[in-house]
Amino acid sequence: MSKKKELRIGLIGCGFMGRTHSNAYNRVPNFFPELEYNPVLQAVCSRSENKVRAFAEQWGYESVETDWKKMISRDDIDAIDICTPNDTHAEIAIAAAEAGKMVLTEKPLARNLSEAQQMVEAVEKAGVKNTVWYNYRRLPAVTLAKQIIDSGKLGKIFHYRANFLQDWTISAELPQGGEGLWRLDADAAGSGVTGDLLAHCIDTAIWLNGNIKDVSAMTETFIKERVHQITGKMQKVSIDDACIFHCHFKNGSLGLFESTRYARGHKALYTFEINGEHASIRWDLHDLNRLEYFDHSDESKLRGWRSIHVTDGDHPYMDKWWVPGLGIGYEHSFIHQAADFFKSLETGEPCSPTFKEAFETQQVCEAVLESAATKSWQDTGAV
Ligand code: SOE
Repeated sequence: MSKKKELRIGLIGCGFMGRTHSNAYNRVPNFFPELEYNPVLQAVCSRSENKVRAFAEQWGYESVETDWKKMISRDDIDAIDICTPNDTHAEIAIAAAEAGKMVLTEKPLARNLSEAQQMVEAVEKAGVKNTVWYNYRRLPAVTLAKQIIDSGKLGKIFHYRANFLQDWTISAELPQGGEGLWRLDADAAGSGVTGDLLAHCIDTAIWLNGNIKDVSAMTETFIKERVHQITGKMQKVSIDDACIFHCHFKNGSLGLFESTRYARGHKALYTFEINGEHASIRWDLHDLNRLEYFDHSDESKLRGWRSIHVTDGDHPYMDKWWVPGLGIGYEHSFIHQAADFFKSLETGEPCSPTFKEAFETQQVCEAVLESAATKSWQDTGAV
């Protein structure tokens, strides 16, 4: 008989993110056997009965629901995990917190700052554990970047540069809205690349380099009208297809961020580079097991960019996986976040980013969109 404590999960949403989270819950007990808690895949919820039944069968959920309110009212569920489109995050999270459930939600926290604020208030009032799945923080190379920066090796930081480039919406024939395409519909998503892609870059940037003080941004919507998948009508496109902003960090460094879904040839090119007084770091999602590092204190004749293959046993999280030299992938970032969430239940520490921390990313997104709309610098309001 297992002596483990159980955390009974109720997952809402059976799309791409539902799969990444379900895979994470399934893998955690195998690769993090020391954890006190084991996830129990208690229930999964989606409006389509056929779809939710097939999903439950495929991933090992014990029961299904087609109404999220019913799922939240069940007293055999401890934690609600929200993997639905952004327009449902606030309502579900607030109801779940009021019902005393722990709440995990996919990024971005919400469509806008006002929803995000209400979500933070709800989890804090209810005193329930919460986290937002900004998964890239938990890739070993990105966590190593954090360790290097925190150790002071970079010294004073001058520049932070990040990109998130994709090319999947270039065709004008691509509809907006509905299943698989809600990211193109501003009502469902809140914004375009700012909330979907730059939010990742901003979360990582705040984590690595501290808060962002003010921003100046521009956005563009290249295709102005698309057929809406649900109404069948040609409708105005209200999302930002591309966004570029620059900013001041609180520590005095300058930031430059770019994101687009119109960079032909790039599928998910998330990169960042940080330049400090003594050293620099750069990382590329397409080569996610590597961290590049330049250290000016190296002997001058040997000085150059090192390419660190972040796969050794003393690299973050890597003692859990294979043997040195063997890489891991995208899905592991979710497995690590799930493991960290379970660990936080043991320690009583928050699991970062909490709703409150993700609110800071939301503040930057809101300031970016406002800056682009008003063609002016905007304070983020971050403390
Ligand atoms: C969009 O294409 C997307 O799937 C984002 O929604 C994810 O958050 C990002 O990690 C990859 O791209």
